[in-house]
Amino acid sequence: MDQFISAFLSGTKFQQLSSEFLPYYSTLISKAGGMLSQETLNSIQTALKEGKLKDMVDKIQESLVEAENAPLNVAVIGESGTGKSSFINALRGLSHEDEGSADVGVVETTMKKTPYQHPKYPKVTFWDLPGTGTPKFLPETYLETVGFDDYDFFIIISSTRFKNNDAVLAQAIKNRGRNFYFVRTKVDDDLYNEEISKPKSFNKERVLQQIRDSCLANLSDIGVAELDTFLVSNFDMTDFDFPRLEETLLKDLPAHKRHTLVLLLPCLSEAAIEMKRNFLKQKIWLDALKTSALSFIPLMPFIYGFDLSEQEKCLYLYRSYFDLDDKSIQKIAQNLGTSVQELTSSMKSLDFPSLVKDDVIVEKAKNCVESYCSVNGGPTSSVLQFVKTYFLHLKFLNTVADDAKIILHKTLES
Ligand SMILES: Nc1nc2c(ncn2[C@@H]2O[C@H](COP(=O)(O)OP(=O)(O)OP(=O)(O)O)[C@@H](O)[C@H]2O)c(=O)[nH]1
Ligand SMILES: [Mg+2]
Repeated sequence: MDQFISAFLSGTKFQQLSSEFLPYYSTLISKAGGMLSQETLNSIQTALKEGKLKDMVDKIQESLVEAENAPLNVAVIGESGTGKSSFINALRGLSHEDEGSADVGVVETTMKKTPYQHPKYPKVTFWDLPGTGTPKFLPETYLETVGFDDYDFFIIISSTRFKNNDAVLAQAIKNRGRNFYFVRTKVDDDLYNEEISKPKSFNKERVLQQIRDSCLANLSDIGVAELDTFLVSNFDMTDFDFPRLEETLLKDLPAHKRHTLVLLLPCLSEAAIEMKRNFLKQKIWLDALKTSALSFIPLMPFIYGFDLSEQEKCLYLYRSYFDLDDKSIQKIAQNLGTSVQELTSSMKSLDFPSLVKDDVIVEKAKNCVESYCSVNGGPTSSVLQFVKTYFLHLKFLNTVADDAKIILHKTLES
């Protein structure tokens, strides 16, 4: 069992645990940050120190609900033809031909602000905004016209050089305290052209560095200093700066919005899979901490059953988070030109009965609850069920994340 929860359940002095809370929490989060703000963490610590377990339960519950319901609105801006719609489709996990994908084409297609909801996560909307390069673009009024306050952050896209208008827009966004990111698309095209024209001296990393240097020089020319640019190909989210972009977006977001973003990241890199695993682990841990605290509050209803169908639903939800739900698996198999059976042959997360029938988990849960019972006097089946569920959810999560990596490698190999 997790050290902290274990100490909690064995009745270790809460005051003593409060000093360990923040250092322990920091070991659970990745460098992209966690799902609780510093303010929330401080209030949980204070509640623990003062032994106000009900306050602690309420704070954790409030934060979990907030994280689960946080909407995310992403503005994507750029000149016509730079790949805005393609970028939006890539982040929504849709190919150009999928139903509901943003129109992509060689002729100008985006003329007005258009929302694209994420197919799996309806609280997430990408906004395809009219380009900055059109004659109608007026930097002074643009942000008002498109409704600045509606967006969590702005992606400014170019497939060549960023223009003066992009710099003016970036400055205006910065002045209002919001984040923006310069994304340079179509680097696959640049690499292809270089390779064709200079087959003997071609060096992928050198070409990418040249594009990066040129973007930074270009941004500095138009008055945007010390900025990062992210080189991407909308046809290949596994390569170039896509993984770094995902991590940066996550780090910059307010803590309660990170959970929403991390779930929608397509499982197209090990980094994305690990970020998801990490966040969901954190959520399981916070849930467990909340339930542990609840079990110590007198007169508080604490009934924890072990409902098999609930557990099955939980496993399926994790599969869906990692793009391993039935529909996604079918689509992957189709893309790889293989059968679902062949694709899933080495996956373990499809076998719910085996996962749930685990004697080790039952044994571990019993050991853990023994110390709780010695403090609280008497066997508490509810606590046993809760600890069992905690172990089981961690097992579901790890099995699904490992399967996601297997499928990722199959995809990359093909
Ligand atoms: N090679 C390559 N082509 C891309 C990439 N992104 C987009 N394209 C192509 O560029 C063309 C324009 O892409 P769109 O996504 O429609 O661009 P847009 O910015 O939405 O264009 P408008 O809607 O007209 O403003 C299409 O033919 C895409 O297939 C990329 O990263 N690499
Ligand atoms: Mg478009």
